[in-house]
Amino acid sequence: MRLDLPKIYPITDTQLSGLTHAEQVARLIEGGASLIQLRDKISSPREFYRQAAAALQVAHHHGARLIINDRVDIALALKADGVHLGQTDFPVEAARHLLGKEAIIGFSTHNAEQARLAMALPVDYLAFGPIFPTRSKDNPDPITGLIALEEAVTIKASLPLVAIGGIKLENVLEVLKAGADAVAVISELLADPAKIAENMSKILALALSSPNIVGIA
Ligand code: TZP
Ligand code: MG
Repeated sequence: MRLDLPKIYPITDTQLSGLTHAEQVARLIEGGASLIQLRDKISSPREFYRQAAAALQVAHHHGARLIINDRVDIALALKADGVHLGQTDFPVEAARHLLGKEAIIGFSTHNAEQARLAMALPVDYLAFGPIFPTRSKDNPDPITGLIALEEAVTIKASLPLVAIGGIKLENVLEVLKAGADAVAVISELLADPAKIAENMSKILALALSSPNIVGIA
């Protein structure tokens, strides 16, 4: 079944926020998040597992879904809602085999060619970006801009697409107007840990005010 992506898809960052994954998840849910990705490039697998278990308890208690970045093993062991994989991560087909057909699998793409190739994979959504400059990722791929996003939107057909990279209150509406189904956000939500719930609810309200783009039947 087609995944119904919420318009705002927050991603956690313990370094930026100074908070545990569970604390970030609680604040993001307070601000209206219903699908959250746990991303951790720093912690040991053991520590990420421990924190993800706690975060999953918080999320599921509130009816929100959690996607684990990179770590298929952690998603599988904790029965998380899914996994997000990049171009050089664990293969998507193998992740689908391990996690089953109900799991949500997201896949990062950074240009039209990668988006085209991704269409043959068993994924539930594509991520595309970085749309704008970002400081939240080490060695990011080249900035795509909005024109490349529009091209990716024509390629992905009815597969949900989440745009990522440098998305903020000031540009979220143009990203959605370009045809993204959702946007993934880190720094705009987490840079001020005292304002996570407030910033989440602000950007969600703005995103929800944007007209839905109806594809050609
Ligand atoms: N992948 C492409 S850009 C990015 C990731 C994980 C970081 C997005 O973070 P921000 O702070 O919303 O630009
Ligand atoms: Mg990855």
